[in-house]
Amino acid sequence: MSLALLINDWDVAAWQKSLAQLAPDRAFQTAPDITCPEDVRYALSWKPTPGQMAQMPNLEIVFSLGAGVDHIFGDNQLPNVPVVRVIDPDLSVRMSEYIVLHVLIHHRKQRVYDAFQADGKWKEISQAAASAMRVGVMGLGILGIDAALKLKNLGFQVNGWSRTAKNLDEINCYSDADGLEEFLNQTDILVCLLPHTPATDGILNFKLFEKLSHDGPLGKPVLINAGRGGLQREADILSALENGVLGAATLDVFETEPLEASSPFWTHPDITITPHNASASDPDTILKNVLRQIEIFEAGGTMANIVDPVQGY
Ligand code: NDP
Ligand code: OXD
Repeated sequence: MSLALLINDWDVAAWQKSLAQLAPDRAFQTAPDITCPEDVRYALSWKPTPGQMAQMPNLEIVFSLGAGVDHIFGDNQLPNVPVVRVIDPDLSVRMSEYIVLHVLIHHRKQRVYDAFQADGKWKEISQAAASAMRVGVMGLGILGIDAALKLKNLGFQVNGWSRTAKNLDEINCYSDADGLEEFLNQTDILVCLLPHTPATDGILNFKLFEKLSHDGPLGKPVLINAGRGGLQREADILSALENGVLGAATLDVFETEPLEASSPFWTHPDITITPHNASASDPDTILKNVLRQIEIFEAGGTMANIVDPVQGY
């Protein structure tokens, strides 16, 4: 019985090398060369090709090689087996680095200084205190809470929004549709770390941007989305920037990835783009995590981080 590496859009060779080193006694097959699908017990997946897992009659568990699982639930022939996602401090630290970096880029007006430098201009502009800036984090899960607490430690006012109610010492928490408007009304920098599910699809749209605070230290609100591209309506981001409903956006994820060469985002002066690497999955770290879970399962224990298929995250 073997493992299968079902990976698209990542460097498969790095995962093969790492898996061979970490689990030399375990046979594995790599898509698209799954020659014995009946041998596959565990699918280790990142954006697996839809329908592939349905060909594996002895499949017992699907592991996501990241925190998100939308790339797995998007397969409408997904076998009815547990889906397990990764929760690992490495992913949280990397994501918080990204969020803190980009909040600070906007807060400290770094793009303005980049332009000054390009013009050879020595000029200082006014700078608000972090305590005057309200950062709103959509998604108070493993990644959202870590980022929110780190921002709080830097002195920002931090609010958060999630599906179910939360009570966190340092963060003002809002939940569900009822709490959304109040949360948005007091957000100067919106950080999105939601999963992409039917309930969150397209949530980052023009109507939502209009509800953000427009009297904060930056004048216009800023969007940072490192959740998923399916959360955002890209045409709405462009028109919100054109109409002054948004002041700037940092985007790590896109409706279509890789971002098309023709996208106006590439050259937009108020948009910062990164290639879905806010929190990259390191093969050694993630595979150690997954192999530990397999050992627990094989010893008859209870695996952690099994995803609720009803909520889809
Ligand atoms: P979690 O499942 O731990 O947290 C998800 C959060 O979103 C929870 O607070 C949850 O609410 C909230 N949420 C879910 N649905 C809704 C909804 N309909 N309305 C309001 N809130 C909702 O996920 P993680 O924090 O581990 O990861 C979040 C996402 O980050 C991943 O799903 C993935 O898409 C993305 N990601 C992106 C990466 C990148 O490199 N760009 C890397 C890693 C992850 P509640 O707490 O009530 O359940
Ligand atoms: C993830 C990601 O979900 O890298 O882990 O996007």
